[in-house]
Amino acid sequence: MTSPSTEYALSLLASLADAGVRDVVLSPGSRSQALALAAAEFETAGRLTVHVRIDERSGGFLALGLAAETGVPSVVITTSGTAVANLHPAVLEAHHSGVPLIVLSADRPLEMRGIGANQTTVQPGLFASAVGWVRDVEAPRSGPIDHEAVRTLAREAVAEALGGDSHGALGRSRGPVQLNVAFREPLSSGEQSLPAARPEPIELAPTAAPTALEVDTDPATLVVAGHAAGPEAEAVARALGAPLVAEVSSGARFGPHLVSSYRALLDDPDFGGRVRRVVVFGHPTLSRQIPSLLTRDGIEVVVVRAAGAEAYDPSRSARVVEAVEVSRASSGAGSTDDAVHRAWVGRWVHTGRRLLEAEAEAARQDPDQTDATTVEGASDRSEAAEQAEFLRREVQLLRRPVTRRALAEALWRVSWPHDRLVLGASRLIRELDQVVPGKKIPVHANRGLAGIDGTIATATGIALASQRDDPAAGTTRVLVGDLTLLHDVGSMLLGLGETRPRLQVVVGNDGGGTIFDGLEVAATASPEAMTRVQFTPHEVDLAALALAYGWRYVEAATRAELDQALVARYDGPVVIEVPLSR
Ligand SMILES: Cc1ncc(C[n+]2csc(CCOP(=O)(O)OP(=O)(O)O)c2C)c(N)n1
Ligand SMILES: [Mg+2]
Repeated sequence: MTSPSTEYALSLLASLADAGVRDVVLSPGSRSQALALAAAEFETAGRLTVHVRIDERSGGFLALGLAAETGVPSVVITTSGTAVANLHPAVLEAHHSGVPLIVLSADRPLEMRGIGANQTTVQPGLFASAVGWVRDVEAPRSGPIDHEAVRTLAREAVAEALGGDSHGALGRSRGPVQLNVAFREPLSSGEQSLPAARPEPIELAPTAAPTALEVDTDPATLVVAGHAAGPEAEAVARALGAPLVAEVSSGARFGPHLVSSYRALLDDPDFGGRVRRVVVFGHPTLSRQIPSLLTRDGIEVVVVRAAGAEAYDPSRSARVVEAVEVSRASSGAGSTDDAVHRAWVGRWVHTGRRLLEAEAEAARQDPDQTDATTVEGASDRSEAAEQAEFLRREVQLLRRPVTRRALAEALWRVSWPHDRLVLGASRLIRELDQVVPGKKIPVHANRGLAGIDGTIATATGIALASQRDDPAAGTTRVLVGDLTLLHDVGSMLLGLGETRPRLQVVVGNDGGGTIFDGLEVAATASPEAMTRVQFTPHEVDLAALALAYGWRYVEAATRAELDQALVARYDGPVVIEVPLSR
C-alpha cells in the first residue's frame, strides 16, 4: 500500500511539474524521503530532472543557477533542521536578484514541534523577509488526497516565485518561496504510481502599462544598464538617442550606443558632468561613479524596475516605473534634433573607444609585461624586418605571465553567444567590466548580494541547464578568484551518476583576497595584519584538489597556455589555474 506521505509527495511533484517546474535539486534525508523518492520516479518517467547534492548549500546555489538560466522556478528539497538553514545564502541571493526558487522543506508535524524533538526547529518563515510566500502544510495522516487542493497550492507556489499571483497577473517580485511540508510516519512507501501528467504551465501577463519616456530635446540623457538589465536597455538607449553605460553582466553590453571606459567619462565634467537625466535598468554594482551620478543634485532619475528585483535607487527620490515606452511626443522630433542626438552619443562612444584603445596599448607596453629589449634604428628597417620584429614581439607576449587584464580579455575573446560566462564576485568581474568591449554573450553573476559563496554551484546549474536545453550550447566558463573557489569547493563534489557539466572553472590564483589590498586602510594598517585578517593567505594545491574531486586540471601560466586551455575540449568539468601576482 502507498503511504499517505508518498501519495502526497507524488501529487505535489506532479502538480509542480504540470505548472512548469523542470528541475528538482535534493539532498538526502529521512523526513524528506517521500519527496526524494517521488522525484526519482518522475525523473525516470521523463517528467522532471533530478540533481542530487550532499551539501544543501551546494544544492541551493545549484537550484539558483538552474533557475537563472531557464527562467523557470527550480525546486530544492531538504530534510528538516539545519538542512533548511543551509539554503539561506542561496535564498537571500535569489531574493535580491529576483531568481525564482521553490524551497520544499520537509518538517515534523505540529505535535512534534516545540517539545525538543530531534532535528526539529521553526522552519516556516526561517528566511524571514527574503521569502514573501510561505505555506506550512501537513501531508495527510490517512485517507485519500485532495489532488485539486494540492494542485492549487503548487500552482500558487510557482506563480508567486515568478512574481505573479494565482490569477496570472504579473507585478510582484520574482524570487524564492517556501513550501514547508510536515510528514508523519510512515514517511514513505516503496510503491509509487505516478498521477497522469496534466501539463498547464503557468503563464503570467504584465499588468502595468508602460510609462512614456520622452526623447529629450536637450540631449543630456544617459542610459545605465546594471546587472541583469537585459537587452531592453540597449533598445531604449537607441530609441532615446542616449549613450549606454552597460555593466559586463547587464545583458545589454552591445550595440552602437555602448560606451567603453565609462568610469573615466562619468568622472569628466564634459561628459558625466553634462548628464541631466539617467534611465536605470537592472542593478548596477561595479563602479562608484554610477551611484555618485545618481545622487548628484539636479539629476532626474528614472528607474525601470524589472519584474525581478528591488529597484536600484540610491537617491531614494527616483521615479520608479515598471516598464517604459519611448515617445517623441514633445520633442517635435526633426532632423536637427536627430543630428544633435547623434553628436551627443557619438562623442561618448568615440571618446570611450579611444580611451579603451589607449589603455590596451599602454598595457601592452607596460615594462612589467613586455620584454625590456628595444631594437635600435627601427625606422630604417625594411618592411620584412619590421614584420619579423612584430611577430617576435607577439610571440614574446604569448610567453609572458598572464595579467588580470589579459585573463579578462582572453575569456571575452573565446566566448560566443552559445557559450555562458559566469563571473564570481571580487576583482576579476571588475577587471572585465573595465576592459572588455561590447559583445552579445550571456553573462551571469550573483550580484544580488555579490557574495563569493556558491559560485561553483551556480555555474554548474547554468552549465547543466544550458547543455540540456540547447543542443548547440557551448561551454560554460566561470571566472573566480582563488578564495571564491575555495569557499565553494564542496560544490565540485559530483556524486556517481550525476550529470557532469561542461564547465571550465578558471581560477585567477593570487594566493588570497587581493581585492583588500586596494582598501584605503591598506596604506596605513600594518601589512602583516592586513595579510593575516583580510588577504587570508593560503597555499592550497589546486591540482590535488581537482584530482580529489575527479576533475581535470590544467595550469595556464602564460598567455599562450591560457588561450590553448580555454579552447581545448574536455569531456567534463575542468579547473584551469592561472597564477596571478598579488
Ligand atoms: C560570502 C562572502 N564572504 C565574504 C565576502 C567578502 N569578500 C569579497 S571579495 C573577497 C575575497 C575574494 O578573494 P578571491 O576570490 O581570491 O578574489 P581576488 O580579490 O583575490 O581576485 C571576500 C572575502 C563576500 N563577498 N562574500
Ligand atoms: Mg585571490
